[in-house]
Amino acid sequence: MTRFNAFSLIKNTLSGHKNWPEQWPESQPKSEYDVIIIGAGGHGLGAAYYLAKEHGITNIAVIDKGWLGGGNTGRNTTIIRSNYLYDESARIYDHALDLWEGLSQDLNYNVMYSNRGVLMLAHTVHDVQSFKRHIHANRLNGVDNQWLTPEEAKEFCPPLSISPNARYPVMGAALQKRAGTARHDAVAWGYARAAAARGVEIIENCAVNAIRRNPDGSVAGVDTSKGFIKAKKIAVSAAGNSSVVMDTAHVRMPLESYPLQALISEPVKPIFPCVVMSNAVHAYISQSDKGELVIGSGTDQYTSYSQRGGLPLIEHTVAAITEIFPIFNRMRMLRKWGGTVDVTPDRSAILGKTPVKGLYVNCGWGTGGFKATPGAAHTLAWTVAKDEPHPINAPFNLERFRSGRLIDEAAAAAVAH
Ligand code: PYC
Repeated sequence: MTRFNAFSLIKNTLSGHKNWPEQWPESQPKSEYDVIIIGAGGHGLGAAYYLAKEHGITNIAVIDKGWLGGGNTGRNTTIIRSNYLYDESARIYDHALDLWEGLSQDLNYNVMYSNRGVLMLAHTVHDVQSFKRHIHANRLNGVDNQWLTPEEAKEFCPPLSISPNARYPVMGAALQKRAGTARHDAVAWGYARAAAARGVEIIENCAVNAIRRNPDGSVAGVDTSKGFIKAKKIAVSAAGNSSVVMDTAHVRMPLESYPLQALISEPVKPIFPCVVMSNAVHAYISQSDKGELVIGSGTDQYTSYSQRGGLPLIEHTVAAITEIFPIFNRMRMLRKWGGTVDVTPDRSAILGKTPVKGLYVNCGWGTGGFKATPGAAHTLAWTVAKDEPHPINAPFNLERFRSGRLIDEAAAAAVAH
């Protein structure tokens, strides 16, 4: 019997409604699974789906302390791109992009993937040189990326101001045409439905208190708010909380957690055709299919698990956006929120085995988590099923922080992370 049903989606969407029943039957876990995945976001649900679909493992529970897709999956700004500098990153993000392209068909659920293009603005000579370096590196890796003059950038994105009098004049832009956006909650729901259809159980409101280990050191199961659940293998995919969860298994992770904020405007008619990012002004923007401008900010300057952020950063972000898009000067902002991103010392993810037998981890995506979703999920499933790294996730091991083989993507995002 599958424990995920449409009611849980509806319940969580409408839980504030006054006519909604106070109590809804909660999914209860079985006493034992082959695989427990901690975290019912896009990565965890996706891993469950690929474990079932490609590796024939279906005795799986995906457990979450909240509701599915309620963490970073539902809090990000939906950017999808693969124009990262290093070979390892280009490979994993481009693997994700390949999967994004066919995801709606694969899941039979419209994730609203839209390859509208991501434009990265260069405002300084340093930006120009750095983006051109990215373009060359990307092309060598088979990743599309091209250089546009300011005029070409404006033609691609008409609201862009290329006035030479701007505080940060646009000196050109790097364009990845295959990049774009998708609808974040649909990604969680699509994976959840497709995984559940293959027998995966999704247990919401089930907080993990500790990962328990056997006397030989291997994983035994998880202590949860719904009792102890035995498992042969455990994968931690709990963005923003990974180090806390891993700590309960006595594995210290090289991670810090920061709030990352975003906001949306009132909805307007379609005006903004692509995604625009600017490292120099520290902001990025796109328009959702509902019409809101979706604006992303940098991480807060202090660590926190708060899932919301402070006002000054948002003011800085809005000032930055209106500087490159004066046309949006009089837009009203509707809502702001925060996610909590795990950040590693080299700003690249950790995806693979851990020193504990049967324990796997997928974390540290920083600002890259949403775009990586299908690629991370797909390779995590491989690693859990075979107890070995997939060639694409092999470099993203935990061991690199001992060996020094880092993947330094500190300059990868359009915002501080
Ligand atoms: O694609 O660089 C990015 C990004 C930053 C924040 C979210 N996505």
